[in-house]
Formats: sequence, C-alpha cells, structure tokens
Amino acid sequence: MLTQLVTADLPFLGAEVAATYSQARVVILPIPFEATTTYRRGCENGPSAILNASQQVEYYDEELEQEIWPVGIYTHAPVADTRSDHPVSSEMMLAETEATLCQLIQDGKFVIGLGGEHSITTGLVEAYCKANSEPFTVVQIDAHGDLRHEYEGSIHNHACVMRRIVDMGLPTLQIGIRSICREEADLIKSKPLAVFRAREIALQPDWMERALASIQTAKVFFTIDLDGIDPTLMPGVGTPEPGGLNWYSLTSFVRQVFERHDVIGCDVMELAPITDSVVSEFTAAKLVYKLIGYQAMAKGWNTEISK
Ligand SMILES: [Mn+2]
Repeated sequence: MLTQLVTADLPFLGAEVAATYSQARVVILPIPFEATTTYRRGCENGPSAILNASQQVEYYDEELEQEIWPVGIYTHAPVADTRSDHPVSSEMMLAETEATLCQLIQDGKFVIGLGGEHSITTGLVEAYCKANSEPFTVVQIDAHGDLRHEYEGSIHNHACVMRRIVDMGLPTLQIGIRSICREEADLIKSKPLAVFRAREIALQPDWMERALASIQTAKVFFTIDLDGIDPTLMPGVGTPEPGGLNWYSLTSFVRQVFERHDVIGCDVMELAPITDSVVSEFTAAKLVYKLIGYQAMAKGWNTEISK
C-alpha cells in the first residue's frame, strides 16, 4: 500500500499575516474528508489546494478598500483527514467535526470550514444547533438539491446533506440549483422549500431581492458547494453542472446576506483540484477572503494594523 505523506499546510494567506489562536477572530477549519463522492474524486485535497492558492491572494480588498487580514485569521490543523493512514468513517468525521467546532464556537471564533465533501456540513450545522437556541436559516449555494433521503446505501452521502438539515427542522434557502431527482422535486413542492434555480438567477434580475426577502431568521449559516458556481469559472469540482452563478452574482448576494443578517458560520466545500490549473482553488481562496471581509464590515471589526 502506498503511504501518502500529509505535509503541513501553510496558513491561510501566509505565515507573515497569520494570527495566533488567542488573537484570531476568524478560524479556518480544514476538513479533508472524502468517502462518498460518486463522479470525479479528489475533494480530500481541496483544503490544502485552497490554503496553497491563498498565498497568492492580494491582502488589499479592492471592493472593500482595505486590508482585511488584521482582523486576525488562524488556520486550524486538519480534522477527519482521509489522506491519513487511519480510516475515517462518515460517523467519525461528523463527531470529530462537531466536537472541534463546538470548542471554536465556545472560544468565540467565527469559523469557515473548508471541505472536503459536502456531507461534512451536517456536523458543522449540528454544532451551531447546540450553540444557538433560536433557529437559523441554512443558505446553500449549490448546483444540486442534495435532498435525497439516502444515496448509494448511505444517509451520509454528499447527495443527502440538505435532507439531513431539513430533517433537523431548520429553514433552508437553496441558490443556483440545476440538478435534482424526482424525489427531491417532490419534496421541494410538498414542504415547500425555498429554492432559486440557476435558470431564474440568469434570467430574472429581481431574483436577489426575492431570495433575500425569503430569509425569515436573523441568523444564517452559509454552505457553499463550489459546484453552485458556473463550471467555466469553477471547473475543479467533483460533479460539474452547466449554468450556475457568476462571480459578481455570487459575491453581491453573499455580501447582502452578511449586511442584513447575523452570519454565524460558513463553509466552502467540494473543491477537487485539477492538475495544471489553479483557477478553481484561487477563486475558492478569494471567496474565503471575501467571506471574512464581508463579516468584518458587517461586525465593524477593526482592520487597522496594530504596530
Ligand atoms: Mn452539494
């Protein structure tokens, strides 16, 4: 058997601007777990690729007109790592993810999870359920509904993650959907669930106002499956689908959610790097920096560089 070396990743943006854990407001949590992907494999390498690509992200955000890193960004060690020699089951991954996040929440950190396959989100959302007595909306950017009860014999398949969250009783908002099976279509109608299809996003300019208005809770958790983005911009995903959000629809929608709601946490999932192209991981890394920047603006965090 080939022993795969798991080398230590660089911190998000680079060691030069990394905060210590106690200083950090933001924690990047890599979860390089892959067990149930069904088409192109490789998402267990997603977090490392994003961290490496982040070394090339400009510190100054030209949209927000300031450097964001002084808010304090700490990169956690990977959890539920399927690249290691120890087998990690879906149940172990969920338990480890939830336990790690519970501690980070208790320490007052704003956490961005990096996947890894989308099933990880169940563990993250479980931790926020424990920490929040009031309900929050899970806003999902994705090409797929992920609403199957089970897939290929597992209820923890990545194609089932939003069904687990609907079963928790949390409100959801799905953005960019363009691939669902009959079971999912029936569930969307019968519940009914709030879904904005990719087609309507491309063709109806008022979609964003309507989507924002549909969020009924003050608190929001964001789960971003990178395949929600147009695959010409984001080819490095396991299950690409034609259509999808462009960069400006995505970032302006995300920014407005941060401005209008209390975003309690985020994840960026399913990056499966492509050899000889850095477009996908760089776009994902820039998106992560945007999430931090939008939260910094919304919360009024100090971005002054302390001397
Ligand atoms: Mn998904």
